[in-house]
Amino acid sequence: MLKIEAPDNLAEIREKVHTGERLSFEDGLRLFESNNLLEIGRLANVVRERLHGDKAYFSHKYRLYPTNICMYRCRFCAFRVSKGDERGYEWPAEKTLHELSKVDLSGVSEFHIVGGVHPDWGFDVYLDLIQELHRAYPGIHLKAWTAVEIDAFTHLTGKSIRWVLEKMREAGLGSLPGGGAEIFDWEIRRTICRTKCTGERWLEVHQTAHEMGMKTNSTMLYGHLEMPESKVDHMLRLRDLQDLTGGFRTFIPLAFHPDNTRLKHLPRSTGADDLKHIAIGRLFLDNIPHVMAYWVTETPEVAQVALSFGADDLDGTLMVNEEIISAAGGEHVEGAMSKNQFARMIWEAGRAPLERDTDFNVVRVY
Ligand code: V47
Repeated sequence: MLKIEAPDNLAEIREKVHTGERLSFEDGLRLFESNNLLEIGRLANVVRERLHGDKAYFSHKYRLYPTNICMYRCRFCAFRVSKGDERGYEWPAEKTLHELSKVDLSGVSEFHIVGGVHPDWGFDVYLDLIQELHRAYPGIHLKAWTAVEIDAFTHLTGKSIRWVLEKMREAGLGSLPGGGAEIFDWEIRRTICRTKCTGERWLEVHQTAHEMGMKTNSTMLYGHLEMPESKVDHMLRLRDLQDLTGGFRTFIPLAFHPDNTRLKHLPRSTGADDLKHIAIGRLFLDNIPHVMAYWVTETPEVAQVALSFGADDLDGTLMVNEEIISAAGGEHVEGAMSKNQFARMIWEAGRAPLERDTDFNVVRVY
């Protein structure tokens, strides 16, 4: 009997995943071009379970956005405002500490601090914030300033990346978050965020941090003007740096939210798209230990499914309203989720919830 089979474009990749062979640039493109979502997810799940079994992590963290006033005008950003805009706010050290004194921070393991690059703030304002937070909360890890901010501090001070990071570390900085990476490819980057640091500079900041023994995170913003080639190139550059330093803890694909941005004509990525990006991230970045499904951008529902599509981490409770994605139309970011809500979400997805700290040490088993 004649048997007609659908062409199996993923056969070679399947073989590589099972033997643990590294995927090539072309494999990455083939994955993005394939519509075989379930097979891509199944392969990513093989890798995810090989690395982490049934474990799924989340953290109890507090978000701080010291200012939304920013001198950069990234086309994808709905959070920033210009100086003089009535929506602008400023929370330097004193104001931040005053506001935090009203909050129950028991059990919080991390402050995640990012925001605008304020045209009038000197390096001392940013340094002071880290110093004062560290003095007031010495037990809470400070994960602060993206590579974009670190690069801006080098311009403000006229000093090197290493000098800036040393000063920050002396003040209490623990590690760097992964924001600001967007897409490294200049052809795309120049159309979405021309004025801030280049992809090469972003990588240089992270490489320097790693060489100093500091761990960092990595991200990739998708669903705007990028091409599959730009995404594979982006992940390849992360993988190359990781081969060199081993300093990335996690990879976080970020789904672009278009509302209120200068790219608002673009559609929002679909759930299938989000799962595919997470799965391809897990398959391609074989040397980065963790892949996060950021529930704020992916929605809690897709994030749950993502735990079987390559992701092993769901970020954290946040405790306060997320600002950057909600400004761009995120629907699931009002308020925060409790630890029990997180644990339940993970249980329902068939995984074992573990509360972690920034460095993935287990704080509590649920
Ligand atoms: O750098 C900005 C992105 C990032 C939009 O390191 C947008 O643990 C979607 O980096 N739609 C900030 N995304 C968030 C981030 C992050 C998140 C979770 C954990 C960690 C970590 C880092 O959000 C920005 C930019 O890439 N972004 N605007 C938007 N309209």
